Amino acid sequence: MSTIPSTGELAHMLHTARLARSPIGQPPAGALDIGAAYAVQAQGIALRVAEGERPTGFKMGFTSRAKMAQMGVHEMIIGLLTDAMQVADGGTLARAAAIHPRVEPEIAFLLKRDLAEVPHAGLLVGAVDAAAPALEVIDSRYAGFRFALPDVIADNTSAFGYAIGPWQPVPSALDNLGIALRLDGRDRQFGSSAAILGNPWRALEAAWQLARRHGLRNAPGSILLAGAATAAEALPAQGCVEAEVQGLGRVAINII
Ligand code: OOG
Ligand code: MG
Repeated sequence: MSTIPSTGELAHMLHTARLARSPIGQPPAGALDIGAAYAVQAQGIALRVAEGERPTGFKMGFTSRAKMAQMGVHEMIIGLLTDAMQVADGGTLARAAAIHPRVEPEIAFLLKRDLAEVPHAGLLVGAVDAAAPALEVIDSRYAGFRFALPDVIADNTSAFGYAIGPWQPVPSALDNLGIALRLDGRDRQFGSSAAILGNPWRALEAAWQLARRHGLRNAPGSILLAGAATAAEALPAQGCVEAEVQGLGRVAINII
C-alpha cells in the first residue's frame, strides 16, 4: 500500500481481502494510531453485521509471550467474534476459505454480563458463567502474515474461526492447567494456562479494560477467548485439530 487510506477505505479493503482470500499490503508505517485502528475494526464489523452476521463475543490477542514473540507485537489487543466464525465442536472447516490460516489452543469464558457494565475489576469473576477448551483459527488479511500493532487491530486481530468445547464450571484454580494442541493425534504445541498473563483471569481483566476504553459492548451469553497460551501452528490441509485443557476437556474440528 503506498498511499494512506482513510479508516473507511481500509475497512473496505480488509473486508474485500477476506472475502476474495487475497491479502493486501500493510498500511504505511505511522498511518494508523491505536484509536484509528479500533475505528477500522468497528467499521469492518459493521460491514459484517450489514451482511447478516451477529457478534458473539470478544477475543484477546497477545496475552502470552509465546504469541508476542512469534508475531513481534508486544501489546494486548481485543477483537470481535461473530456467529459466522463459529465452527461446532466436531464440525468441519474448509481450509480453502482462508488465506494462510493458523490454529491455536485457547481457553474460553462464557460471559453472563456486558463487560462495559461491570463497575470494577473485583466483580469480573462474577460475570463469568463457565469455561471451556477452545480452538482459534487466525488468518491475517495482510500478505505474509506481517503487520504492526495498529494493522492487526484494524484487521480484527486476524479473527477467522473458533470452536468451543463443552462448557464446564470454572475450575477453582485456572493458573496452571496444561494446554495441548494436537494435529491428527500428535502433540504440536504444549503449554500452561500460566502462559496467559500468569493466569487467564487477567485476560478477562484486560478485556474489560480494553472494552471500556474502545467502547465495545457484549450481549449476555457472549464468549471471551483469553488468547493463545502457545505459538500458533499452520492449519494443516486436512485432518483433525484438537485442543485439550487439563480439567476442562477437549474440542476438535476437522479440516477439509
Ligand atoms: C493476532 C491474533 C492473536 C492470540 O491468541 O494471541 C491471537 C495474530 O497472531 O495474527 O489471537
Ligand atoms: Mg487467539
